[in-house]
Amino acid sequence: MLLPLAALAMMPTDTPPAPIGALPSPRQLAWHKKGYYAFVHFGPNTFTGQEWGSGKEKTEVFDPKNLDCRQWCKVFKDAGMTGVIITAKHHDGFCLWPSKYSTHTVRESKWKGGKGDVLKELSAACREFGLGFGVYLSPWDRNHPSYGTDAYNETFKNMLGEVLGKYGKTFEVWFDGANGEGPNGKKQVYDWPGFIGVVRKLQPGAVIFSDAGPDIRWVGNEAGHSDPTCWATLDRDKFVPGDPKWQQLTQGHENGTHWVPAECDVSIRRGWFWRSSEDNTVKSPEALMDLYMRSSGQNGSFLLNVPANTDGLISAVDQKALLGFKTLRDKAFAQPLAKTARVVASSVRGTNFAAKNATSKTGKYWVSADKDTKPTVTLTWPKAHKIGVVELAEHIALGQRVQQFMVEVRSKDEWKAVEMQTTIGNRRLLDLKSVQADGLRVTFNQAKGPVCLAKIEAYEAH
Ligand code: FUL
Repeated sequence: MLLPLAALAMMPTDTPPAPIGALPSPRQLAWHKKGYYAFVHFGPNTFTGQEWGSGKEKTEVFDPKNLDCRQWCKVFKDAGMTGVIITAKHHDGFCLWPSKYSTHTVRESKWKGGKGDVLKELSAACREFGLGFGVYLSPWDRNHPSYGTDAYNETFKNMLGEVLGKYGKTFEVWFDGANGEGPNGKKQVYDWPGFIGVVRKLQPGAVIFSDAGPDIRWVGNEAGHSDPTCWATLDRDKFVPGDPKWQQLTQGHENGTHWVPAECDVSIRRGWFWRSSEDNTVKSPEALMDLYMRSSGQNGSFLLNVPANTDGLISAVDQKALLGFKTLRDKAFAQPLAKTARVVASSVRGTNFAAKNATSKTGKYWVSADKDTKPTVTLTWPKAHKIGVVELAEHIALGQRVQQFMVEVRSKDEWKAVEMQTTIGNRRLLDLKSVQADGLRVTFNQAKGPVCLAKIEAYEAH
């Protein structure tokens, strides 16, 4: 079709800029909004005090007499979490649901006379409390007799079919990359394409996590944070689960071929499984806040393990820490200042992409002009404020672009640089530590193309 000249002249500024590099899929975009959610390690290890069960534990050990998944979900909801991922099967092979494909399950335990099903109770509680339901499944199985043979791959796919077919919507499937020997001393060659195929068929909206994606990657540490430089992009095909190059996962690859953002996992206690002896290792609200700033606030998500205890409940000490952390977060983000600011950008692509978009919740974003090589956005206020956290977000649907940026604050007519940073991506949080200022300026020194900023916000410090 031939466009009239006038329409052609308008196009470059009224349409979004071309996307750059690898882009997120719709399921990844939905996942990016989840931000902070719970991991629950639970199973025979909870009762034996081990981290890695041998698979030889008697099924009777599993007997959480007062199990109450509604209590877990209430705690997590009150804590501001958005979902729960449960260890449906850890390395010991014990299934928290009565799988037809194993004889090492809740059905063989004493709990509820063998009639219980943790996944059924948890998925129902998640629905009731409006939390996402996710499952961790370890392909490594130290109990299953067929482990180490082709038959096991079929067994694992059948188990996945049960877990993903019977309990409603699943937001994330977590594949542990650990791969050791099974009961007969053999290692397994995993059928990853087959496993992924089952997830895609039964839960097309779920993201798949492993050391190597395909959708979400491990961040390369179990300490709960990413790196200040964190790309959502990765040369995914160069990785396999359990890969020795895991250090590269912390930063990702600037020009990676695929969108595979980082998930930052850590336990609230020393171990992944609950032990009363580790009650005194529960992280403080301040320590959790610090990790949140460096995970959710560094282009990752924060997956915090809060293990259920032998009663089948979340312990009081963990609850206290979670709620203390929630209070700190509420306080830090209580008073957004951008809505009262005058917002000016060095350039604007066109009327649809005004700078003000980045300070309002319209879903729109600011785009700098093509020719602007060092775009800036400036917020000024009629009077000074104590600025605590600054939040930035790119419009990631068009790719992660910013490579280097500077933050300055103005006090008594003088601008002073307070941060020189690299990446932003889905979300970047910076703690300016109560700096007194009546202006905030961000300069994008280097980006892969026009800057597409979905959010700039400054929060009053308390
Ligand atoms: C690791 C496992 O070996 C740990 O037991 C734990 O489940 C952690 C989250 O992943 O690979």
